[in-house]
Amino acid sequence: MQLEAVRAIYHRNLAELVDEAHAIHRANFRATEIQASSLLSIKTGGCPENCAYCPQSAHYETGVERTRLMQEEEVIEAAEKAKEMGATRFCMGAAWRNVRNGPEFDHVLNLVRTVKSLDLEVCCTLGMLTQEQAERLKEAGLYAYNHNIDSSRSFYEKIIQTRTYDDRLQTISNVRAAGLTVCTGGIIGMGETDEDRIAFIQQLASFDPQPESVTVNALVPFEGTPLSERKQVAAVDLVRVIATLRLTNPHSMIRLSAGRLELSDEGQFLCFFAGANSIFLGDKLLTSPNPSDSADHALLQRLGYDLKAPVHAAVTV
Ligand code: SAM
Ligand code: DTB
Ligand code: SF4
Repeated sequence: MQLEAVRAIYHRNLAELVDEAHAIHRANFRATEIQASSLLSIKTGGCPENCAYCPQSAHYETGVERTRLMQEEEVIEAAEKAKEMGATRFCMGAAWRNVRNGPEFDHVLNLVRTVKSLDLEVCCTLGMLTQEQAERLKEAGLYAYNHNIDSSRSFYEKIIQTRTYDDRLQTISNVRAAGLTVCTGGIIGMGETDEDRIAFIQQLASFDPQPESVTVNALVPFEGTPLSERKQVAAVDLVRVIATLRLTNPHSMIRLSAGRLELSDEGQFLCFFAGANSIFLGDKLLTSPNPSDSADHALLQRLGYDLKAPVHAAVTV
């Protein structure tokens, strides 16, 4: 899809845009259903990258404590809790620049095997990786890999200098080549312009095949990071991005990720109406707070949404 085509969609009257996005959403998904995932930071902080938004970067004093790679028992406990909350996918994140072969990666491969044995879709976000490493994750039972492009190519350079946009694209291509499903997206509210958002959406639309899952984060400004003073992104701006994505990536799941705590119920509802159909459940994302699972269950119930059941539960005997 050309930039011009995305631009034309993005700038439409918001009611018309959301109306059409909702129709496409209904045509391609069960629009009364929300899929839930759960996140666990298996290795927090001390990351050598300088992503300007990130509390886990070693370049900034944010008060986030560095941890070692988590032991299996703790991960099992979190995965079981995730399942109880109604999550169908469990995503393990590590504050690594890239995956290195060795005992730590072997441990992660074991974690993937274990979580898969609990009948959860397993996702990892571990930074850059090679195709061979992606293949080893796939063999261990990984379902999806998350690796964000974050923004437009030109805005990216303003927020991260320790790696390039092409590095990100390369990892995504390695993930795809290994036969894993791709989860990628970015952050809204970092000071990017409408043109940056349009170019970001165009990149997400241009992957062939398109990502199975697109993650949309509203920036959570962290004390100590260069983006600490950024204003909360307006819900209507988030809705515009989501509705445009629904039209450009009609079959991708759209995951409304960081920043939900700051959104009103109405703001979240509009995001769902515009095409978002996935959230993270649980009171913590990686390091930042998230609505409690009871608050989310109550909201979804009030709005009349069902949580998507695990795929195998749909099989009747
Ligand atoms: N280190 C790995 C990487 O960068 O791919 C995985 C973990 S990293 C924390 C995952 C994603 O979280 C980032 O790509 C970014 O889009 C998102 N993220 C990090 N800090 C955020 C913040 N303050 N607000 C919103 N999203 C954030
Ligand atoms: C994504 O796009 N959002 C999630 C997931 N991928 C790994 C992470 C959001 C992190 C928000 C900041 C934090 O909790 O540290
Ligand atoms: Fe490291 Fe990922 Fe945070 Fe960047 S976003 S500093 S790569 S943990």
